[in-house]
Amino acid sequence: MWEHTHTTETTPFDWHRLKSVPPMNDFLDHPILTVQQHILREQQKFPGSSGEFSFLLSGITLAAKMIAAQVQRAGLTDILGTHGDINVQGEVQQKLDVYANKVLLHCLRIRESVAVLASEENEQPLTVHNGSPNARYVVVFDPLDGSSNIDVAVSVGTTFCILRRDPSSDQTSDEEESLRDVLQPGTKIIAAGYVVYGSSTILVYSAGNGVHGFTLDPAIGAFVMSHENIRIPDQGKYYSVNESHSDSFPPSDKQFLQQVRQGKVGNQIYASRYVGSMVSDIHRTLLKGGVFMYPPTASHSDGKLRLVYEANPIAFLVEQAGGEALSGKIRVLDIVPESIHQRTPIVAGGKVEMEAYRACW
Ligand code: P6P
Repeated sequence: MWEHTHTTETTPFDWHRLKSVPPMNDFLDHPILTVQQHILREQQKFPGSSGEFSFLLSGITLAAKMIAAQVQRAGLTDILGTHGDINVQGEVQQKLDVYANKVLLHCLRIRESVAVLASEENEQPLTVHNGSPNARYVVVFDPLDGSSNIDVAVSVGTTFCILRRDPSSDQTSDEEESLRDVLQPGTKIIAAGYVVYGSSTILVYSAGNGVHGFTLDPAIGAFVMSHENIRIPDQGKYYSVNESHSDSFPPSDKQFLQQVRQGKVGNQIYASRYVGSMVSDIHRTLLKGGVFMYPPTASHSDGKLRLVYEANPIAFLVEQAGGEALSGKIRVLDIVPESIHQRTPIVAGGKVEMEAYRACW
């Protein structure tokens, strides 16, 4: 009765063949494609590519599972509250910040393909696998963005970008070369993503071939494809900004915000949605459309979000999903970073919103 079929890890099972036999349990009525299988399948599209890239990404997915386990139990363990230290940003480190950073550093530094790691929690880049010919990738990340929300059970997130080492860096990477490897513009990104630790834990990533979302299934401990080929709607109905700062926005951002509030952007009546955790606000914007804004403010004249490991991953994903991400008039991904932790204004959204925003400059 059952066709005996063997599926290899990388050849997705042709589930349509199952229609000829009685369905099994519900959870087998739809294809189960894990993020590892997806990465391997994508990898096959690049002939000659080694498994090192997928092995690197598996370091991120492993870290994400370990962080999710702690975030989901944060109220039950002594991991809430502050670690007491002040991080390089001058912000009080939450215990989960420190844990998430340690987990990502551990899971990534043991991958021989990683040459340099840069984190929001570390002043300088970390050079790993010094001199190894296989150490070709740079990973930059914010281990736990929005961590001030942890104690009140609001979603938080991890953001990351993967770049190749600057070709001019020889294999004996010293601190200066590591810094140059990190300070590449977002146009050099080869993959980027985020993990949102919310009502569910969702990894969203792109390696330049569409944006795909995977939901962590705690029952099997795997990230399973849940959002294939995410496309941001040309126009949404939500705008996302901290309006308490709006009096100090630049004139162009004020003008755009007024147009949105008055329904003058594509004749759409917008609703305000602002979590105050960038990954959650961006995740909603990607799935539902609309616009996310963090312009310059009185307290953050260069914007609050960090270019290298917050704005760039978001901008890469939004563009891959068919939207646009600007820093004032310029494309976020075109900015050449001058320092690891520099901030940038960012406005990111669908085609209609971003066309209206550009017209305000
Ligand atoms: P504000 C969280 O602290 C964060 O870095 C981002 O996740 C979020 O988008 C922003 O700051 C919120 O800042 O000024 O609205 O509280």
